[in-house]
Amino acid sequence: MLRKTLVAGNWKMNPGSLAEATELASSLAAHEARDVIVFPPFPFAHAVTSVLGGDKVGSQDICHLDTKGAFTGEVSGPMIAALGIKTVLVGHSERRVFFGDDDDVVAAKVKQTLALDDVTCMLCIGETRDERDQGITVDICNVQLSKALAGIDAALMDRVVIAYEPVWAIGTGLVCEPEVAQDTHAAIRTCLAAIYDEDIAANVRVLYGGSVSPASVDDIMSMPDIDGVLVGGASLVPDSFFRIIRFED
Ligand code: G2H
Repeated sequence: MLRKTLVAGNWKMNPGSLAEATELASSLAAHEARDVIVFPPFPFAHAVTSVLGGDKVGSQDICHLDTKGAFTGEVSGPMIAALGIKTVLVGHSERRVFFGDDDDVVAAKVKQTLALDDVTCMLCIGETRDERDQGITVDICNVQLSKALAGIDAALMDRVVIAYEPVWAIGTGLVCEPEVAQDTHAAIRTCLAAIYDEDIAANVRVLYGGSVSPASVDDIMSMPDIDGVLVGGASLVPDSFFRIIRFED
């Protein structure tokens, strides 16, 4: 088993202008790095892909499940893939909370993403503060994982990355203790082994997300079952993101 590390930057609905997005992408292009992906907003995706190449650019969602049609304001998977984008984020908690992406929608989006040629699905899961306080973190992750991957063939799992993002750590400055996150990552692999097998469980990359910063990244990346980080706020600050990319594990 040899999992490659991955650092992903989720820009969310930022930065505020195309010029800033292009500048951010250019600074990253000039930076020697490990495997890195950034997720810009849709209107900036073409420009950022031109700078970084599709392998380093992801889509924050797959949006509509149809391939085309009379759906004003929507985009489809094939349209995203046409940009050369190779990764789609699915099930981010902001999509689940603000846009009604429940487990059924997430499952449909996973399927739709994996139906695209050569496109990876980065599937986000994670518990709320209340669920952690109740001691049901692993149960919640198992349910989210099992529902999202229902019907997904084992042969497609080399195009799936899991991002464990405790909801209470997202954008709050509260980082999950590395050892606590490690326990959840290990449980996620146990769940993957139950759904598929030990081989898949050992080879799927599982990232941590939630207020990752230059101060926290090294300890997080020292954990054996954490293969990378999904970074929000700090990915918009070049010096912070570069330091995160240069994590010491
Ligand atoms: C979690 C994360 C990126 P942040 O949403 O996916 O954002 O690092 O700002 O908590």
